[in-house]
Amino acid sequence: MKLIASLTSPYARKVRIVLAEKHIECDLQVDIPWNEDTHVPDYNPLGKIPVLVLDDGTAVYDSRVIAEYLDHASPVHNVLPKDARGRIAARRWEALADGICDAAATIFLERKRPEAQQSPDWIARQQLKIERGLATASRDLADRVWCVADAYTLADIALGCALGYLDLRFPSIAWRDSYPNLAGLMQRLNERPAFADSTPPKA
Ligand code: GSF
Repeated sequence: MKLIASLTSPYARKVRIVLAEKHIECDLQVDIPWNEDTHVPDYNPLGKIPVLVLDDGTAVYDSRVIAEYLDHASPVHNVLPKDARGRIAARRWEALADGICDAAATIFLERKRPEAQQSPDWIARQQLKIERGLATASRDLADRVWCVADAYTLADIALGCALGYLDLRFPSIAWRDSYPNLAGLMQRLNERPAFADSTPPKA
């Protein structure tokens, strides 16, 4: 089994953390989708990472499907709650976190375009999604330790990857000042080897 990923992708980091928490061995094949010589489309017609390639050649994407596959692949440390209510809650948190990443990645890409072609309205629209997303995450976490059912789940992993991606791409967003409870969650997550070992390089 191999994971095709980049070291900065928050979606790939989510999968790498699930692999680590569940003690699943998996080769990492770094491939940047924007590079001329990328092979990502050979595995995912959408040209996106991460892609999990099974030993029989089956390609699993996207990160949400990969996380579910991995959770079923090993009984070690389930990251999704067993009960339907808990699973739905964890998936909704993941959708919120991934949506923050989507908006952040969209801004990052838009700002790579020639200045004259960048759309300030489009960037502003994405910034609002990030702001509302962070406010909602903070409101819904409230004073609890973990996002769902007082246990560390995929919800916390996804949110931690989103917050870490904001630190990487938009260090000026002072979300820790605005949302101390999210700062506390990030502190707890960064104490876990799976998070510490997958911190995206600043490059
Ligand atoms: C999103 C993956 C994605 O946008 C998932 O795996 O959860 N829903 C998918 N990946 C980006 C890299 S990054 O921003 O993490 C990607 O591969 N973009 C290449 C492209 O052509 O959009």
